[in-house]
Amino acid sequence: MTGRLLIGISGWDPEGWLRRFTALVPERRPLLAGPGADLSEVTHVAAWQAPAGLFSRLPRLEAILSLGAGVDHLLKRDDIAGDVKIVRMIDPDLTGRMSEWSVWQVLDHHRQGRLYRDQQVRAHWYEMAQPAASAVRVGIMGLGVLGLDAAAKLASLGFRVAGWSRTPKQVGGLETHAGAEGLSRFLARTDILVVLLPLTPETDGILDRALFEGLARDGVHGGPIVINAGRGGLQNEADLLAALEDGTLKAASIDVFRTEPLPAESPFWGLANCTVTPHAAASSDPDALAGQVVASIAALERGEAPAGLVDRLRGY
Ligand code: NDP
Ligand code: OXD
Repeated sequence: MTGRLLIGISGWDPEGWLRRFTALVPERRPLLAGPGADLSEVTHVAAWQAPAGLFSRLPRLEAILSLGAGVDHLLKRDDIAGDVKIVRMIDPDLTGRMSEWSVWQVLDHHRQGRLYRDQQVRAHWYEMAQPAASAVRVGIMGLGVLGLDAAAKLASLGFRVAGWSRTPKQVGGLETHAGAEGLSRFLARTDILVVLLPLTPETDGILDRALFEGLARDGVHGGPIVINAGRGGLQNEADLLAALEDGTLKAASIDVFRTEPLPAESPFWGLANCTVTPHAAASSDPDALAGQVVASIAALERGEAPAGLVDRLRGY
């Protein structure tokens, strides 16, 4: 008999997902992971921050489908057997939302949004000097699904875009750098750094003082700007704070933090040169994304590797 699809979510409302999956695949008898749920026939889980210990209670578990693009929350768990497949979300809706956020933040810094909002509060009419996009070097860390889309959209606005990835890449029209050996050259040509990396043992804490000091300081905006929508674990937050306070960084936009929700007492809330958004760069919409989960399960059952199949050793 077809195995059941469990919706293993905490922190989000699971009802919309249940409705959507029930409409799409009634034969998989979708269910929520509530108390008393019969988990004995569950073969697949559509998951986001699933409750601790859930996966070890599923004797027939074959695959976990992340409802987000990131899978670091799954890979750090100890209740997932080694042979269970993990698939991350790849979908144009999610990708489009992420690029919207990245482009919004780049444009807000580039078009001096904070300064104009401050002028408006003071009813002050003053036109600031505005460099052209073509004078600004944007660097994207992570040239995967999200990084490549953001790169194309930012380049279409006229920014001088380059990207950095783990392995070398050739992407038409894009300046690319790779690996530890390519990092310093990439940073030295970057005025606005957009971080779209996954959190892995290799990238944990990569955004530290040494990296901030490696960014270009001769750009038209008068100091480097960091924009991070990857994961909070990428940043050394003490270094980031100090760099924003002492001018090593001119400004930042941060969507993700090591502790989420960001505690009320965090100094990041009060930093005038740091925009904080609450892990809101791209929300996962059941109506848009449930179909991808269903397609990935179907591919796995045909013995194929879906596009988002995670290499558990590599960490993304
Ligand atoms: P992909 O797996 O498609 O791309 C990852 C990219 O990062 C690849 O280019 C990869 O290099 C590069 N990379 C990985 N490790 C390293 C390393 N050690 N050094 C240099 N480059 C590295 O991921 P996505 O683009 O789909 O997603 C990226 C991340 O965005 C997610 O993991 C998630 O954390 C975050 N995210 C955040 C959201 C939010 O709302 N804030 C929403 C969605 C995603 P290579 O190409 O060589 O493999
Ligand atoms: C994701 C996220 O990984 O929302 O999709 O952070």
